Amino acid sequence: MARGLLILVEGLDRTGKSTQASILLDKLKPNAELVKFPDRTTPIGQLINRYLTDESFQLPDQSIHLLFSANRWELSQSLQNTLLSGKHVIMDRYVYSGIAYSLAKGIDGMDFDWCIQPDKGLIKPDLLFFLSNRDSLDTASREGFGQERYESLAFQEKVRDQFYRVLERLENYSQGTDSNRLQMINVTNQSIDQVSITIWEIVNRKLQNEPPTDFAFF
Ligand code: T5A
Repeated sequence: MARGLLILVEGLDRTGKSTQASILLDKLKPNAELVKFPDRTTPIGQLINRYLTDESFQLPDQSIHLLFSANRWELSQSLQNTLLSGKHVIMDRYVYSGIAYSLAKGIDGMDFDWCIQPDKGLIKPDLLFFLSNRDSLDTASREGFGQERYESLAFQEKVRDQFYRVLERLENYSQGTDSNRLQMINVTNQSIDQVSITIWEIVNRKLQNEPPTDFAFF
């Protein structure tokens, strides 16, 4: 049986990742499942949620980085099983967020190689949509921005720079070029419908291709 596709929606805060992941899920149902990181329901996810929502809850930056990665490992076997059963998985954030947010903190010793290490061995996505904006002001006015740790404009601009570094390192991204896996989508002045149509066209094309057999790993 052909395995399912791992379709990842990544990007900056409030660019519409969850919105688009859920629209895509509806289009692919019942042959698809949604996985969102952080998964705040697991024991590790609950710690992460506390860190994100409670400023008084302190953890070393190294510890929270490892917890985000551990959260991905908690679900990695079931992710693989779902894909092998022929179902597609739509994923909302993953390794790319993990590295970009930690690099943006600029902590001594936490360079790219340190940050990728705990995620080595996780399955790579078959399709990666990266939602970007012209600048963080475009999407910061959207509902909910500013309620959690990391949601400040200054920090978001650092995250943006680091995301492009991560895409260069992991996807050979250079400005203006998409690879077979990476699809850059600038959401500035794009309605939810416009973005979802673009995503669906690309997914639909991918679904017409020969399905992948092997997994690729970070
Ligand atoms: N993090 C995460 C790490 O540091 N390390 C890690 O390893 C991981 C996995 C929480 C934080 O954790 C960090 C990154 C984050 O700071 P989260 O739970 O994904 O991560 O954060 P959320 O707050 O849930 O998600 P985002 O802020 O990133 O929002 P989304 O999913 O991009 O945006 P969405 O879809 O919820 O939409 C936001 C609002 O915008 C509207 C929606 O209706 C909604 O109101 N909207 C649009 N409005 C106009 N035009 C459009 N095209 C729109 N698209 C959506």
